Amino acid sequence: MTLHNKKIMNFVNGEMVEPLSGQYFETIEPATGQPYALVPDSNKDDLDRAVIAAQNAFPAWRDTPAEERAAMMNKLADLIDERQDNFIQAESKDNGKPVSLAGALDIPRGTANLRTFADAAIQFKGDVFEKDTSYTYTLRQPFGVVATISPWNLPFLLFTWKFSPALAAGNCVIAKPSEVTPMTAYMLSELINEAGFPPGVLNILHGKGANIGSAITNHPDIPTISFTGGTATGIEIYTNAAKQLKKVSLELGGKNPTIIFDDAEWDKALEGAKTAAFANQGQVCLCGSRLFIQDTIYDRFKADFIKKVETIKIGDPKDTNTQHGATVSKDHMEKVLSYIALAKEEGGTVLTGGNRRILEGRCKDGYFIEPTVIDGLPHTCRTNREEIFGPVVTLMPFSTEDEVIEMANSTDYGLAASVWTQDQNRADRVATRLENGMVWQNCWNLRDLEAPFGGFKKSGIGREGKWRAMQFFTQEKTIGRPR
Ligand code: TXE
Repeated sequence: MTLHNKKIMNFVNGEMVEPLSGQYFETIEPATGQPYALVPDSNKDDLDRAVIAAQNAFPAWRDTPAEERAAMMNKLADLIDERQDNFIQAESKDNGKPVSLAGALDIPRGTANLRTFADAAIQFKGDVFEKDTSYTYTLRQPFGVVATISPWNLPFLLFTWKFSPALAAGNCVIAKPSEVTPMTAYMLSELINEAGFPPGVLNILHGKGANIGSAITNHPDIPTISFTGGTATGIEIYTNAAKQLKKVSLELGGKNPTIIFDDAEWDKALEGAKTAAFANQGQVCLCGSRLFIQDTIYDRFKADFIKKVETIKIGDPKDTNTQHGATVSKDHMEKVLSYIALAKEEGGTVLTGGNRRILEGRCKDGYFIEPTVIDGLPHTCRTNREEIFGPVVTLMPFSTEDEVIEMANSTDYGLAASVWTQDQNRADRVATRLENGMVWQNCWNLRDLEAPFGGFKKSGIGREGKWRAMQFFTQEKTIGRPR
């Protein structure tokens, strides 16, 4: 028998509503493999209703003073903080990630996003070009109704990261969380009215990419879309959006290199390489899934790295000691396992891990995969070029700076990289030549929310971050007069 203890609702025009079709599908708890909630299978009719609500709300929201918009965003953050533990537990259950990670990263970063963009609403401004004979200035104006589409790996963090700048800039929003992890977006929707947002300003529609997602990208009254997700989906959205000349921001996949030179600080590099490879079960677009190690230290680093990886505690995500939870879904687990099989076919050696892990008790049917380390593969093989997006890292030796740069740059992706060396000149030289939107030196995933975030090549188009996202969600108007 299937037990659903929760029915998720859409949030449209300030009200919790059922999908107009009355259709729902199940969402599964990855740690147990059991369905536990129903998700609206929203479609174009739901979207039309939400777009009308957003259009009606827009003139008043656009004209609301930035300080008032910011106050509502801060209030929403406060309301979430008051319920932080509920959000942490829900995120962990929905996604399979350890509660320790949801508590350290996902939920606090979600509220930090709201506060960062509340601040940006107040501080954001246009430019002035004051010359002897002319005076010109710019306004940054909202579009009207915009949409955000977000993924399942950091559900709450990326959901808030995308809609917050849109609201701050004065747009009304249709936000679509991932159908795989809808719960914390739903919980947030329960607080929107209490935070003071007028009806129609922030609308949340749940459902599948092929249905409601595709309806969003094709809707004629949504001129702007911000998307985070897989590269194949990004290309589809970009193609659809191009037909109507929509403005699109795409944050897509990665196949990120971690580069360890022989003068790196040993313990820090080991720890950093491990975290980069396995954080969130390897399901972060920034994960360092290719580990390049200088040949002079290759064997010793490899041995210490395997030892370290084998200490990672796999377990029930609800257990506060767990460091490594479940992958997000059965389909995704199977995809990751198929890549481990491919790595073996391509001649790789699995040094540790490599299997699904069956736990006892509550989690016996969960989607757990062991942290997996593989070597013996050329940098050109599929395993080393395609995004696996799971707890799998490959090790490769290199001898020179030129060689490692060439190997690191040899994928279609170009999101992030980390470089480990005590020679700052070398770190800077390598950072300059890497084809990645972000390079971390002697650290991984150091995030300043003000700094630009985004990728080169097939990792995306555009940049996010405090000011870049505000620019994305506004159109610039230039006004001039003679002096
Ligand atoms: O993501 P999708 P999936 C990568 C990772 C993963 C692969 C596929 O490699 O294995 O992508 O994951 C919505 N029109 N990343 O299939 O499909 C969808 O409903 C409009 C990297 O789960 O990209 C969800 O809300 N929207 C990544 C969102 O897109 C559509 C994070 C993301 O789903 C749509 C996640 C369509 N046609 C996966 N199809 C990262 N870079 O962080 C789907 N969606």
